[in-house]
Amino acid sequence: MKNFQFRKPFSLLLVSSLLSVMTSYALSQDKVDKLTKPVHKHHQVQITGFEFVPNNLTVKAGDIVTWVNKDVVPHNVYDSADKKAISPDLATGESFSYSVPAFKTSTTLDYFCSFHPSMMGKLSQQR
Ligand SMILES: [Cu+2]
Repeated sequence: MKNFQFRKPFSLLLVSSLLSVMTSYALSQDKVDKLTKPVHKHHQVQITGFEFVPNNLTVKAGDIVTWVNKDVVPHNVYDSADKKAISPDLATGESFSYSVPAFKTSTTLDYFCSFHPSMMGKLSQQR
């Protein structure tokens, strides 16, 4: 009985110190991940109901934006400034991924669908 009374606090101490070791390992692993993994985000824009959703996305250079056509008709993504294609024509279910460059002349990249020019969206860049 005396032995048991001694053992219980000891095992609690063992469990709590084990937990603190595990927690500190998790924190240091998190720091390692931040240093070694790229910070680039992946964003998705759904094309649905003749709209880009969301139609204004905040991105950083190096992020990946993927447009996914969920409509029953083809759509595409054209740069509004130079009227050049960013994506190929996307049939139903097709998607296109774009690596966002550093915007030089503007903080936004406005785009539209060449088949349906009233469909517009933009990528806004944080500096
Ligand atoms: Cu379209």
